Amino acid sequence: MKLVFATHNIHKLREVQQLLPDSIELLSLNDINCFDEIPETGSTLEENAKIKADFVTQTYGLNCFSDDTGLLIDVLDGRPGVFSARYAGEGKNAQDNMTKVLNELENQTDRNAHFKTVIHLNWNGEPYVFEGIVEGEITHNQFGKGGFGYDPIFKPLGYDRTFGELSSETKNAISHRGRAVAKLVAFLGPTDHI
Ligand code: ITT
Repeated sequence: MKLVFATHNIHKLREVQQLLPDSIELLSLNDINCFDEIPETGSTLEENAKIKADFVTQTYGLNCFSDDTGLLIDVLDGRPGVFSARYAGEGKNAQDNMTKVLNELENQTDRNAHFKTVIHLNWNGEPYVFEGIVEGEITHNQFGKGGFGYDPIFKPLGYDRTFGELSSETKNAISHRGRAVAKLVAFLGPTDHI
């Protein structure tokens, strides 16, 4: 079965493809010739996930799902949150975003944070929402070059290494996105026959 994942983010696409059974072939926005930058005008992850999935379903008439993810830091009142992609500016630059967070947390002892992923699925005319969260803390420096985005400064609870240092298998097994995708897979059930 082919299923559209409404994203331009190649890192997300790779992670999610790894988590899905072989019977589901993901198509990205580029694969369906959608090169639009879908405006994420919502004020919550839920709203933005819905906007992205609805754009594809309404424009192309396809079943599809989207992922909106944020890093929520306790002492920053949940920032960058819904602004995670553009926290340090429109360039969506991961290094600039991490530098901004590390600067804002300088001298802070409470470094608790969590990642949250909201998946919005439009499936045969009905909307479904799946969530995943991973708790952890922001390190004092960057560690590792794996993953993407804020991974080098996020240490999941119970681990002594960041997502930037852990293998993609380990990240996928415990991450926000891994947990949300597991719920999506359970919902879709056996797909070999579709
Ligand atoms: P799409 O909207 O095209 O899917 P995006 O990169 O704009 O891609 P989001 O709006 O969900 O995605 O922005 C979330 C940002 O949060 C993203 O750009 C990364 O910087 C960061 N992020 C998302 N998932 C992450 C992860 O698993 N690890 C680290 N950082 C992540």
